[in-house]
Amino acid sequence: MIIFLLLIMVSFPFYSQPVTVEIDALPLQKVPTNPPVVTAPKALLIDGFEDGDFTKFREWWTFDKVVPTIVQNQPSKTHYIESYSMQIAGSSNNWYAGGVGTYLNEDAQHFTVLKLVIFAPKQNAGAIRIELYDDDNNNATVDIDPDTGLPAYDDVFIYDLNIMWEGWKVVTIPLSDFVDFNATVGDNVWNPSKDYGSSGLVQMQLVVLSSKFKSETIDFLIDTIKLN
Ligand SMILES: [Ca+2]
Ligand SMILES: [Ca+2]
Ligand SMILES: [Ca+2]
Ligand SMILES: [Ca+2]
Repeated sequence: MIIFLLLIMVSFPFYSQPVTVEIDALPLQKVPTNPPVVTAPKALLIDGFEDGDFTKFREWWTFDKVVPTIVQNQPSKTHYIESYSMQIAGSSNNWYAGGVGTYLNEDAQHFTVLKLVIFAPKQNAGAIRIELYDDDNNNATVDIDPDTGLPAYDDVFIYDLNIMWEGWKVVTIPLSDFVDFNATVGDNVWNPSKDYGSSGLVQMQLVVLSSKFKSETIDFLIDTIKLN
């Protein structure tokens, strides 16, 4: 082993002799000059419901006449079906039933599509207004304007999905197809990054609506929700 000897002059005034220090080897590898490449994540699971729970990953809230439950999926030849789904059951009155939502606090800037795996026991099993909340005032919260009952500072991007098929379907929605729903609130730009202290995609809600008639019985399963 090569031993390098370094002579270090120590500047304390009471040392008159040089101090000898032995070290094993000098580093021979070049120090990289470029910053490390950070690869963007490929997927963000919003929920797959495989933990059979609405209070852990993730915690879901519900509103009005929608009751979600965890159900075991029927055996299927479709390879992408997992074991558990969230069942959304309810009834609509004047097109509206209620909904579910979850707090996310996730950086979503690198994703381009929202994917949902949905089972409908019949055609026109319901409709979903998908709401993505983009934290524009960087406070990790959706503040509600007490006068309007609507978000006071954050963009809400929406997409309406009518469940017009029967059986399983993977629904892929480009995030560019979501539209800003509050032109006088937020910056009206889809920018759910964690820059400047923003919580990015702060929350999601699924507002459950009629598929075809003013009043309907609504019933469908969501196996997985994720961003790619
Ligand atoms: Ca906010
Ligand atoms: Ca807006
Ligand atoms: Ca925004
Ligand atoms: Ca699942």
